[in-house]
Amino acid sequence: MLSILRKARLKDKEMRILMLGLDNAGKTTIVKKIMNEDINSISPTLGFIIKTIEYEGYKLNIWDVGGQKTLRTYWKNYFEKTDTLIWVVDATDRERIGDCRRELESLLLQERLLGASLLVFKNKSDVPGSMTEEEVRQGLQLDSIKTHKWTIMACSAMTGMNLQEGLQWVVQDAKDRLFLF
Ligand SMILES: Nc1nc2c(ncn2[C@@H]2O[C@H](COP(=O)(O)OP(=O)(O)OP(=O)(O)O)[C@@H](O)[C@H]2O)c(=O)[nH]1
Ligand SMILES: [Mg+2]
Repeated sequence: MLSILRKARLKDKEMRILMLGLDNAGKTTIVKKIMNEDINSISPTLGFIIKTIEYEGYKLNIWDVGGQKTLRTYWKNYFEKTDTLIWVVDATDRERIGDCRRELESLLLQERLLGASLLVFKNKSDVPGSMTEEEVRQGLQLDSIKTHKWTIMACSAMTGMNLQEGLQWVVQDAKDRLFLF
């Protein structure tokens, strides 16, 4: 039933995208950069922000939720009807890659996220010496994910690198799913 509803919405070219990740990963900066907004005065997100982006005729409703540890218990309130989970990783934060993996792992076990595809954004890739795609892939043990369709992309909210490509993947994935059902 849920998948029928989801499909109906995809046919309407409307998607619900949940953007999560540890605090300071760059989620809000990514959304603002995509929207061409000022990215110089962003503070930590304490609740959530919804932004709607039109992309290739699709209406993408992006839920940007605060990632501080005390706020993570509220993430579950946003799972419902998610088409795509965008997991944002701070590529400069080697110390917390273990935390990052554990949080992602527990999300992927959530029943209400089972139908969602996963885009891992390796953000802050503009910073020299930050983790490579291979490091993040291993750090998050992405290759062991069998329950969700996933991909990883290096990006930068500062330069805008690969942000459009990420949305492109999200929309293409929606098109593929419509075709499959
Ligand atoms: N160099 C660099 N800095 C970035 C990039 N993206 C974000 N930042 C910086 O990282 C810091 C955190 O960015 P936010 O967008 O607030 O992070 P967030 O994931 O929304 O954090 P919470 O709302 O607390 O969950 C800010 O100082 C940004 O300027 C990036 O691609 N490159
Ligand atoms: Mg934020």
